[in-house]
Amino acid sequence: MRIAGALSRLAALYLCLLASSLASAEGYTDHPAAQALIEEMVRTEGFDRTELEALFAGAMRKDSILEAIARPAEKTKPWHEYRDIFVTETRTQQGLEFAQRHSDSLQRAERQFGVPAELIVAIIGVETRYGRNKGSYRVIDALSTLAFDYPPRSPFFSGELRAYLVMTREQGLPAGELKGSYAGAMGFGQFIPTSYRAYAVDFDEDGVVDIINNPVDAIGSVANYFKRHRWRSGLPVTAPARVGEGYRSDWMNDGLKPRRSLAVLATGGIFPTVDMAPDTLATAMRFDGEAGNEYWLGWHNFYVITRYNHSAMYAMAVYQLSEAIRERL
Ligand SMILES: [Ca+2]
Repeated sequence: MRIAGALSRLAALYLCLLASSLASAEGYTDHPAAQALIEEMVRTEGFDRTELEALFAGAMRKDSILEAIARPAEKTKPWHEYRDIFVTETRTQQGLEFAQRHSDSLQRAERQFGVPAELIVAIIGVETRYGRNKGSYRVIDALSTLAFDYPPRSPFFSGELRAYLVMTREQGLPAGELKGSYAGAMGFGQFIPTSYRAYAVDFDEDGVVDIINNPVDAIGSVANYFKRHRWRSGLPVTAPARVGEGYRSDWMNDGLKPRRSLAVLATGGIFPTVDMAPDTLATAMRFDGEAGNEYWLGWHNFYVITRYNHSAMYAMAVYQLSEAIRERL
């Protein structure tokens, strides 16, 4: 009996799940949170209710998106494995091809924003393999699923969904059709909608900011993102460090922002391998390289790269890919 009871409860649960997935197959128009969002966008942003209802009627809940966002963070890869994904001969070669194809736009971006061409190329290379991998989810599905059916991040993704509606209207882009990552990041440089609105630019001046299909806009937009996050033109990014016996291990990897001067770091047995003024601020990093520990110092511009993705390994991979490209440009 207990088993039968449990089974019938399971069956009931299954039917419930089935019903909810069937309901979701009909789109989001009737979801209370979608209704509230439509109401708000009509009232505060002057959207047309019928158009929004049609858009959300076509928005689909995607279980693969919910699975992707809830997946436990992968055990952090050691640096040498992470590096081997991004700093490769193929990605360098493809970067050179991208750089040659778009050399005029890259040079113009470098002049206008003060951001090196190879850095812009490396970001686009790490994010999407130079546009080969811009994401296959409809952005309206991704953002609706996460805003309405993923309570832990609902406020964040509702904000992105609002920005997406406004952005597509501003640019005259089809809100029901654009594609991106499962988290709604779009285009060559994978901008989420709030970044799109804040930092993307119409770099080919055709009247539309399109970083999804237009590599020229994407190049200007990545450069502008860096400039707006205070990239300092002409300054270095990072340099190898050396450490003395009994160095301050607790000063390694303790924050992305450069907080200690080289003079202070020296008192902890951490030294640069290049000539820099003693009052230069740095963050000290230890990476697990193939042949044991590697020590690095990140300067202000290293920190700026982490504003794109808050990870030291990400910034180091972008930097090293950019160097590999620069050496052969
Ligand atoms: Ca444009």
